[in-house]
Amino acid sequence: MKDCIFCKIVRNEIPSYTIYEDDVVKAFLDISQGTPGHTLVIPKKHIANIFEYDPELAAQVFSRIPKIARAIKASNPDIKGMNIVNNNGQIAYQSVFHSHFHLVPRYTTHDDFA
Ligand code: DGP
Repeated sequence: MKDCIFCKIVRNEIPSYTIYEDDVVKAFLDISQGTPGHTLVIPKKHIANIFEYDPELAAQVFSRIPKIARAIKASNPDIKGMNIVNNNGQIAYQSVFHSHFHLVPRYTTHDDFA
């Protein structure tokens, strides 16, 4: 999608700190860094949110999330847990309308993400 900010990140038209990418997903650091390592996992295909997944894309995207979560956790022994958050629709606080999953590492030392 031409004007979608995350499609531009997929096409490398906007820089991102990418931690994982394959033919289906891209995982990159969230600009807000709610906690250090806060990562977004997005399908490369533009879909707005959870309501637009077909079963095949859902299986492809969801099956990659545990691997990415483990890699983030393995990157820092201070990561003790992780929230995985997915906002769908403006009323649910979605602000970028390209589906994405927030992977928010939880630390004993940094816990400032509301
Ligand atoms: P949500 O509110 O669930 O739609 O979250 C959107 C997230 O996208 C928010 O945490 C900030 C992040 N974000 C917005 N623009 C950019 C950007 O240009 N680069 C990166 N890395 N993250 C962005």
